[in-house]
Amino acid sequence: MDSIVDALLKGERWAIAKAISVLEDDGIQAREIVEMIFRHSGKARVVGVTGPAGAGKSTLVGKMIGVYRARGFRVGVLAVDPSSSISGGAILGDRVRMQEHALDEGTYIRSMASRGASGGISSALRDAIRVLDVAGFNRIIVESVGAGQLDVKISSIADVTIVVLNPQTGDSIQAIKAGLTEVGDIYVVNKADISGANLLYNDVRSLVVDGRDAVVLKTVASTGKGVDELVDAIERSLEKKLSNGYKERERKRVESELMDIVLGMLLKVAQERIRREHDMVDRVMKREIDPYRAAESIVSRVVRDG
Ligand SMILES: Nc1nc2c(ncn2[C@@H]2O[C@H](COP(=O)(O)OP(=O)(O)O)[C@@H](O)[C@H]2O)c(=O)[nH]1
Ligand SMILES: [Mg+2]
Repeated sequence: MDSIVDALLKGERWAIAKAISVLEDDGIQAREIVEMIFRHSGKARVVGVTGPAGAGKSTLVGKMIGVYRARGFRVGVLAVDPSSSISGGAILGDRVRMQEHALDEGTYIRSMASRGASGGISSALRDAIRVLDVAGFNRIIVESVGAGQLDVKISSIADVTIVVLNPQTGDSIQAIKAGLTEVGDIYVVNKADISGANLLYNDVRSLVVDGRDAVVLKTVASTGKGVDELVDAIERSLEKKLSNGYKERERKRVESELMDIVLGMLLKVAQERIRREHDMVDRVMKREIDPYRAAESIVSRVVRDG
């Protein structure tokens, strides 16, 4: 593990790939990596990109990479949406070629698989962000499918959350009603080249901006139109957040991470415990004891014995 971490801190690509794979496997080595890199992490800014499937998130992320690279940033991308294929056309080229030949050492793109019992995708994602962070990437973009669909509450992980919406589908407003109005710092009406974009833009403005400090923008991700302005808005939002209430948000983020990890650990303990409680299960089956009473006594034993 030491040699991986040493190479990671030098930004070597093989070490990044290896470390993230180890994290996905979620064994004892994953814990070792986190333990070794944690104190070096916390420098990168994390940009979450969420929204319904097909809205153009991956296309947009591809173009954002180009803008960020042109501004001198080193960009890591983690795609939690399993169907994602991020390609910024001329800028990025094919993702696989990109990774193998390291055409641009200032970009690293990786899709993330979910992992075992101890934390699910949120924990794997937080740790992968740390890996890219200590490897020297200073902007990390995370693409995920809309809130709730995957076990990722992106806004509790990212510094800035972008919600991408699609004028092509009627479900955009549904998506907004489904809770996306609360999570975004920036709302992007993508596919502004398609009719209906202005309508959606006005809807989103009235739904989101009233009473909230959110920005609404239009983009054409396929051509890159509006992406410079989007990156401007992201950077402005980051600055504002850093100078305003940063500590409280950081506290909330740590609390939310601890909650995920603690629940994961308790889940594992509970599963193991219940498998060993044959007598208790028998007694419930015989109707000698009700399931709540049985659960209470299992919980008290878990608390007592760990
Ligand atoms: N007309 C138009 N199509 C777009 C635009 N952005 C993305 N698309 C297309 O929309 C489809 C879904 O894009 P993708 O980036 O995979 O969406 P994701 O599922 O949100 O990641 C693809 O066929 C894209 O080429 C845009 O600005 N205008
Ligand atoms: Mg995608």
